[in-house]
Amino acid sequence: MLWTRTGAHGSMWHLGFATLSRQALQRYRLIFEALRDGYLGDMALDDVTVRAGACGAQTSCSFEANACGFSSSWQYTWARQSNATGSATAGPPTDHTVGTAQGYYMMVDTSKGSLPRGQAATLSSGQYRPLTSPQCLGFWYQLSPSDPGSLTVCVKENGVQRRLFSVSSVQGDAWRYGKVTVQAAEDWQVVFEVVSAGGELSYVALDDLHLKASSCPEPGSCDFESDTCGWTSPSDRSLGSYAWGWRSGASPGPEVDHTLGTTAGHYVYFDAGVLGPGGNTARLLSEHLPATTGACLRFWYHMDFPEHFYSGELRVKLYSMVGQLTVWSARGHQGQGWQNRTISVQNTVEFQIVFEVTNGVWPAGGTIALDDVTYHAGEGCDGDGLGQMEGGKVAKGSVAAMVIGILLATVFLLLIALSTCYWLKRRVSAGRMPEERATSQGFDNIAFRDDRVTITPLPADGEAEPAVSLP
Ligand SMILES: [Ca+2]
Ligand SMILES: [Ca+2]
Repeated sequence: MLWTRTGAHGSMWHLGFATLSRQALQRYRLIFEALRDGYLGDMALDDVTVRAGACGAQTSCSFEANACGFSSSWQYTWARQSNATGSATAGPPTDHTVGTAQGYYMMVDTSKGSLPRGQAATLSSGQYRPLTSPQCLGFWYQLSPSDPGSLTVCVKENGVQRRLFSVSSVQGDAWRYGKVTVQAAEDWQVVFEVVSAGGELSYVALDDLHLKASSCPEPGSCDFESDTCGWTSPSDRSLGSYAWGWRSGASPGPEVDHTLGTTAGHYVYFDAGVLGPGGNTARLLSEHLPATTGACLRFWYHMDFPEHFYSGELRVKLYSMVGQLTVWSARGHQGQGWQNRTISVQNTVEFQIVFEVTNGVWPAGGTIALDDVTYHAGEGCDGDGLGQMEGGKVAKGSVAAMVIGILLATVFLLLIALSTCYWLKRRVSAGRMPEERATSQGFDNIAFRDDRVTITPLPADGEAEPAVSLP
């Protein structure tokens, strides 16, 4: 495998490239292979060329096919690995791209037996061309829960390294989003450097690098124009969780986005009809955000449903190590076009903001879209006073949802009961003749009563009333 991409890449053309290795100098064919993963979506390919010479440095890398031209220091090394065989002695159990043990990532074993305390292992990209404007390099990293050492990201230009990012401890062992804004007037490289703290069973891992043609937004903010800025759906689909999509104007759903107001503008969306009944959800999670005594979350959402039948629900939740909290929700049609919402957010520990689409107990449909999410830490929302973790508001919404849910569940159970009786009636009618020939005592009481009602529409004399009466 030379190259691979997964997940939503927006409604735009991307340039992909891969250097063919020396083994390919013999006669060869190139094969493009599409694999289905989910319910909806399409992929397209255009303008394939083969040129002499190696390609430049990759602007995206998931490490699934290879190390994308990244090179490791010699004495202490980064390893590309997956945990599929269970033979890896250190490193995350699953990667970030596909969220399974089959997914690959780059990793440094920082246990003192592999990398002595204070020693460094570096991973360097190929040479990138000079930049005419700032660009954002996003990446996902994971540190072991104890004594991981440190991860530093530098940009190397003309032999001079500038440190742009550094981290040495985090809570938990989840994949986290990091990003640096790069400005470079000359050719440049990015260098990931890990220094050991001399721990045991410790590691630093790296996955899903992406360089986009604009500077980095504030944490938690995104206009969804050139990527999703660290907003992701959990990649592990085994928990009944679905992924949000990323695209520009289409039907059903908003024909224009909010940022640009054009059909070329991008937004994230989810079609609630995919969920069906049964409590499945589609979640869109922010990067990890630090604890805050007052921050302001603003977003534009689109729940402009053409018919009453479309009634998906959108919730905003806060996830943290201590639990989750719903701070806002809306169900059904919410007015024409894009709607604005502002929510004051406070949390005493590190957290993530989650946009969650659900259907409740009854199947429904409708495309829910989201655009221009902004998050400002250190300042509340001036003047509007909306949705400040209002317990009453949340409780009111929950009670209404519960009443509707109970009513719908009652109707649903009634329908099931009627269907079951109808089925029993049909089954007994169909099977009566052979049964009667085999044995005249072959019916149980329920079937017999049901049968009598079916065959004899007249009311029974004296005995118990017919249990069921069907048309
Ligand atoms: Ca990966
Ligand atoms: Ca947009």
